[in-house]
Amino acid sequence: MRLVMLGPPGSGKGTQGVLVAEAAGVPHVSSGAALRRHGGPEVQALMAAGELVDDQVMADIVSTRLAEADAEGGFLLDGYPRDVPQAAALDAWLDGRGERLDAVVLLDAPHQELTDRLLARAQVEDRVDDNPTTITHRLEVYRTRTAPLAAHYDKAGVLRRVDGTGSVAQVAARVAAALGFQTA
Ligand code: B4P
Repeated sequence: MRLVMLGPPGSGKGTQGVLVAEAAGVPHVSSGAALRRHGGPEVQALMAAGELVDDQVMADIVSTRLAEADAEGGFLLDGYPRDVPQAAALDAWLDGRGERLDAVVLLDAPHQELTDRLLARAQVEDRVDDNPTTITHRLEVYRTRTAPLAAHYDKAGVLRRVDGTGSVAQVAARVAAALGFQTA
């Protein structure tokens, strides 16, 4: 399966992405994790400010990763695409291989819950972007740059909207149902 997890920061796309990738038997490809691991000082500064990293940089990172052998039969993209040019680049890359996305899961939760989750993560993980100012900015960047992708994928007939509120297990059950997976 070729899957995308879409949603604002704190919606659980990374959390659920790991579970879905395991259930689908495909690699979990997180753009944020790749940037945190391999991004140079310029990329780190953009992330710390809650800004999106350059589209071409992202397209190069993601297409290189998806061309690896373990992604031949499918993948789960977590955090990519994040704006319209990135979605167009992904469509073109898939078209060139005669492939298409099977589903795009859109997770969402109320603004306050998203903020609370990210602030809770700040207590346990050392992420420079989980502070009140940057969280507010990231949510705004999501609203203006990423949210329009829902219409793009809805038009393509692959969008699955899932309520991201509740426990991780409750959300996982909803995601599994939306994708037609069997749950234990
Ligand atoms: P990401 O790494 O994608 O970070 P994120 O948006 O915060 O989502 P994440 O997946 O980590 O969190 P989740 O909601 O699962 O991006 C970081 C930065 O990288 C971006 O700001 C940008 O600068 C850059 N970047 C990444 N991709 C890019 C791209 N394509 N183009 C340009 N720039 C890019 O979880 C958040 C917290 O909520 C966790 O602590 C989790 O435990 C908790 N949580 C999850 N589900 C929960 C639930 N049901 N209940 C309670 N808590 C829950």
